[in-house]
Amino acid sequence: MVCGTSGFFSGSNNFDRDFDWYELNVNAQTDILWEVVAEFTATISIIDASAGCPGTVLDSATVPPCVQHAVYWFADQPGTYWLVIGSDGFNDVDSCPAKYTVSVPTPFGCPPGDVNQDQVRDGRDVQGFVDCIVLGSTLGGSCPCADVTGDGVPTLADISPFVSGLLGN
Ligand SMILES: [Ca+2]
Ligand SMILES: [Ca+2]
Repeated sequence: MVCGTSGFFSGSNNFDRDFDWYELNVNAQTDILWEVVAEFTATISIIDASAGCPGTVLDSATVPPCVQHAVYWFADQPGTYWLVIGSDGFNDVDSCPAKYTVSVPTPFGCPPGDVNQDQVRDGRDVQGFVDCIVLGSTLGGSCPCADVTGDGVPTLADISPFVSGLLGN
């Protein structure tokens, strides 16, 4: 989670808003959730940076002040992504200086095998785990979290350590 501030500047021949850019390197298929709460009307976006500038906007939203909102992208392959937040307004009243909080809550840091992402690996993860191995996706869960061996993909090799984890071994 990051806390930051917005800004507004007068440039040489135009006005610029302060956009904060965060680079995210993804090494496996994963869900990217970019979540924000800001004191100002914010513009947030997820940009595919794999091909360099200017990048391709994958999802974006304008978020009213003090409302939690997120944009989402399913990264179907490893790559580089920019997570961006800036003020939607073009004057000091709109954006100077105001605070924001952003986070990428999922699935980074999920315990291996916690497919439904409730921070516990237990019997409720079994159906999702099986879905991920057999079908490659599961409703309401995250298949990157089904990767117990840490090679980035859920495969048959993950079954044994997953079961061992359930049994507490
Ligand atoms: Ca779980
Ligand atoms: Ca694996």
